[in-house]
Amino acid sequence: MNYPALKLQDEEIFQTIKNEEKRQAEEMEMIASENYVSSAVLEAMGTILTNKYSEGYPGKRYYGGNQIIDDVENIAIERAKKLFGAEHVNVQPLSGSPANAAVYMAFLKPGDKVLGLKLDHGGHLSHGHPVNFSGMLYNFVQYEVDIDTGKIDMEEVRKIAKKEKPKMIVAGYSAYSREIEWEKFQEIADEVGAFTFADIAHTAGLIAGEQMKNPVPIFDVVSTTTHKTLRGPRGAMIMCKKEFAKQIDRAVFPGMQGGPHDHINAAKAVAFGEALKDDFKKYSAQTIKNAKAMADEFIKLGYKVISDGTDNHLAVVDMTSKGLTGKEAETILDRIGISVSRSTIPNDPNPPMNPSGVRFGTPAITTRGMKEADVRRIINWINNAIENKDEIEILEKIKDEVVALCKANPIPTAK
Ligand code: DSN
Repeated sequence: MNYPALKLQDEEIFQTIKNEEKRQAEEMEMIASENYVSSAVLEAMGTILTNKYSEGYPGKRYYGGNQIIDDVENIAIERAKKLFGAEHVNVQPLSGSPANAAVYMAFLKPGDKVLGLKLDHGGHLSHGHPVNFSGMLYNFVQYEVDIDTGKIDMEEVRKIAKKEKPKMIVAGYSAYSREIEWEKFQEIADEVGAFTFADIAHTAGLIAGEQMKNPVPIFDVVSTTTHKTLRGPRGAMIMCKKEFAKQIDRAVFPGMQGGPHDHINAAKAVAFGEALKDDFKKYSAQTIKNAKAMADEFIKLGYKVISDGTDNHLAVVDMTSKGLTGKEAETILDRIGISVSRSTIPNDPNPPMNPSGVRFGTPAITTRGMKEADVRRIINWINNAIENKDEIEILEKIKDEVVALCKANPIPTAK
């Protein structure tokens, strides 16, 4: 892409952007939370809408001159409502953790009890980890996946909920590859009088593309980032039942945030518009097909895949089944131009900075147009690199193949 003003004014930053552009073009992202936006989404992010302050909500702003900004935000809200069947949407959250903070603020008081999935079992920092604000401010008790199946056992969740009587139950995860039983969570919450909160940051695009079950009509409140499988700009939103609309809006602003990022909200609207199209259903379906092929190929090659497969866009692979840690695998894969993120496995004996697993995801490579046969080739390259981790010539040859496949499948903004 060309950035003539930037090039003229700030060669140093211009060059770093060009370097990253080249890296993205020639390397492969298999980080499950990453994706490539379209040119239209990117253009919306780079507009003069960034110049505006608009604390408040459409029709009720604390600054003048917001008539057009109101249009932008209303379009984003209406498209999100249509996409997820939501009664109320707040598109202002700046990112996933602030969105979750606003949800807790809207429903809880500090010290209230919340039930969430343990981080090393696939949960998120903002679902009650002790080093995160969520674990510091609220009294989180945690459920786990069944250690044999790698899946959530709803009877266990019920038992813990009945014993602990939480005020809120959190479902929706960062490193969990199976369909989530939203109705059962709601049933359990009804039994113990808890609110239900779904964090669908990872799977929102697959839900919008009608390939996974949608918690929005079931749960009290749902948060999502907009930049993962949903393929929008970096940001987030909250959806909830009408009865909770006021408390959610108040928690986002003035509770958590000041002025919304209106250029980003415009880009969210563009991404939601894209996700409403039939093509996006095909993209979501292909993302899951690719992930299934990925998990299957790893299993064929003798790797332990947590839960023995996947229903979504990711798989967590226990690298100790091949004699190395997740961090070692991440470093080797960096050398062949494949980015991944190390990940804990359930009950990980290793520490979070050097855990046992790697989380692999297919959203980004699917956006590039790759299909199951490509995925199977990639997993074989990964295995080959791991088995020949000290053979520089072999690693260089694999890297050449990675670059060639990437060049044959350019990222959307290079098309
Ligand atoms: N950092 C995101 C992920 O990789 O899952 C979650 O916040």
